[in-house]
Order: sequence, then C-alpha cells, then structure tokens
Amino acid sequence: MNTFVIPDVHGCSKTLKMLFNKISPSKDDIIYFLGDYIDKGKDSAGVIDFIIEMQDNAYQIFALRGNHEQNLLYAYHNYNQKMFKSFVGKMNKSINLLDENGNLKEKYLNFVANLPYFIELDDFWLVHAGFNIYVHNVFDDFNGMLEIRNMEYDEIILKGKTIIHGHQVTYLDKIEELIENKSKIIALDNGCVYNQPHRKYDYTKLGNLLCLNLNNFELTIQKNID
Ligand SMILES: [Mn+2]
Repeated sequence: MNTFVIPDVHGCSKTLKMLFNKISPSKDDIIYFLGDYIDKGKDSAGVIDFIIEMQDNAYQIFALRGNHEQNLLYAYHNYNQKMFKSFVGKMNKSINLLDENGNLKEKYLNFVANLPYFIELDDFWLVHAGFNIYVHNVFDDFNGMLEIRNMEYDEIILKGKTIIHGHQVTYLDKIEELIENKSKIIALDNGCVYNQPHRKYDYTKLGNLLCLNLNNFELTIQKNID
C-alpha cells in the first residue's frame, strides 16, 4: 500500500492525468490532495471532475481545502451574480465551473463546500499552507491553514510529525533538498502552472506537478503538459 500526496493542481487536468498514469495507483493505495484544484490553469472543472470520477471508481482519494476553494465559496455566498461571474471567469479563468447562467454548478459547489482543512496521519500533517504555531488554538486557525507562508515548527504542538504542505511555490531543487533532509516541513508545490517566463519566478525550476510517496519518500515529477 502506498500513500501519495499531490499538491496544487490549479486547473492542469492533463498534467494531473499524466501524473496518475506515472504513479499508477491501485485501489489499495491512498491519495491525498493538498487543495487548490482550481484557477490559474485552463481546466478547473476537469480537475475536480477527474477527482470525483476516481472516487466514484473506488480509488481512495482524499481532497483537502485550498485558499482558492475557500475564495470561491466566499464569492459564491457574498458577491452578486455579475461580480461572481467576473471573479470566477475573468479573474480566475475558471469559467467552466459555471453553468450558462453564470451560476456555480452544484457538483462543484458540493465538492468545495465539503473539503476538510487538514488531515492528521500517524507521522504526518497534511494541510494546504501550514499551521500558525503562534495562535492560541492552532487547529482552529483555518485562515492560517489556508494562507500562512514561511511557517515555523513546534515539536510539542505538532507532536513531532512532519508537515506536508502546498500553497507556497517552491523551486524543485529546494523541494528535493527538503525531502532528502527529511525536513519537518516539506513544501510540495512546484508551481505547475508556471511553465512560462515569469516576472517573479525562475520558471526553469518550476512547472511540474509533483507526487510524494510518504512510505518511501519517493518523488514523482510530471512536467506541465496542459
Ligand atoms: Mn494556495
């Protein structure tokens, strides 16, 4: 049995399917996703469709919540229809989450509304962004779990378990170093969508969707093909 973790897919449905071919999970394996299925890439709906389809086919897939799913829910509950359509379609390039009237399709609403914020395993914490160890009740601080950057580790609060997180775009050599050193905090988001020259990043070290096998710390790397 393998335990796989896959970070931010951001609408890269073809890349995700190719990554699945590479790891070729069995139905005894468990696959965790770290959130941010949608936005930025071309096919937000396709990513969620694929996850739901695999779950329906009895693959053991658990999907966590990312800040992009949280923001979609917030917009759904708080924006008027015109603002909502512009937020989802224009700003986030996720128009295929909406029906012809600009409403969020029920399938996607149900999916994002039911995502947990973190999962605790025997030796690991899985969470989208991380934990803020400086707040009073760390495991009630959902904003920290979705948004924190450059988090710090606390052996007691985090029970000595290793955190595996996404959210923060991290160069491949750095990710490999964190895994190699068995760091207590392992970033796994290699900015799959950033496969073109970028004002902020060295894109030659980004543009891959990764999968970490928690049983042997083997990393599978799939270049963006979307
Ligand atoms: Mn994120």
